[in-house]
Amino acid sequence: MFPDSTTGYEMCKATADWLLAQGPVRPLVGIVCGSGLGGLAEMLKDQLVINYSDIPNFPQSTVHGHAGKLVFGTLKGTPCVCMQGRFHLYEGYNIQKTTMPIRVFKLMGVQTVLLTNAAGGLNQDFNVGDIMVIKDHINIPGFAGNNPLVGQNDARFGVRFPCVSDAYDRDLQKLALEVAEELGFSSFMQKGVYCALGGPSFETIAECRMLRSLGADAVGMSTAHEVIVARHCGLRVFALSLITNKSVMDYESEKKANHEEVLQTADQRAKQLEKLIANMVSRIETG
Ligand code: 6GU
Repeated sequence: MFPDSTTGYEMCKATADWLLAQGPVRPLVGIVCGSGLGGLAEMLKDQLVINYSDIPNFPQSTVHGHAGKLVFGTLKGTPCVCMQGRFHLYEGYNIQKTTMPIRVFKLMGVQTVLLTNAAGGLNQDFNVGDIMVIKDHINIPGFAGNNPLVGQNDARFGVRFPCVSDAYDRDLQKLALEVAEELGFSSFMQKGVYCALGGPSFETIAECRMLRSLGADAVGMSTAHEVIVARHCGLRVFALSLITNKSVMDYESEKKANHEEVLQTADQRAKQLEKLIANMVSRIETG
């Protein structure tokens, strides 16, 4: 387990080199599709699709709504790579392995990552179907030692103690809201704090109340670990949550969180979310 040979620099480099040898695209932007949001990858032109099961050293997707494919292609002329399916702590991978693809992105030449997720709305002003631009996170697994940077630090990726107070690029947050306004999406755009939990059980009512009182606007089971690893290796980060359900905050409520509702809402808003990401990509300065 120490140092972790399944996620170390040489292993990530071997995977990145193998992927680059499969096709001509040299991605500058990496996109991670959240639950039910894999349609993002379908927007890429001149696609090269590779199953995770064919990629050396890559973890496998085990969750319904996560296809388990890496898609290369161009989006409005910008070379991109898209993860159709991400890895979560609750799948049983160690936390370093769940974030290995982010390091592979970096070693393939990616400069900016755009992460999406499905999340529960803790902020009671949010509606189902809202898109929340993430301005900050609370990484609960990290409090208990489940930070993806635990273990020997490899300085080829980044420093031992990386700063994450500026993790979510402010210019990209601004760009997202500008693009959303141009598309007529302003009525369902929000900005807020994402709280990551380990899952896979959804939250109790007491936990939702606690998280809300701590300043979280949305809750999910992903993204924060990827953001930490991305910032560690110097990638620019943008992330958004699709609010697929409202968190249950009171004991009178009959509502129950479930994965089907998550996928259903994701499907309803997917086309607009895809448009937002595509238009952002076309305006992200790279190089
Ligand atoms: Cl309500 N909770 C968590 N942890 N993840 C979610 C969710 C809720 N809704 C979508 N993903």
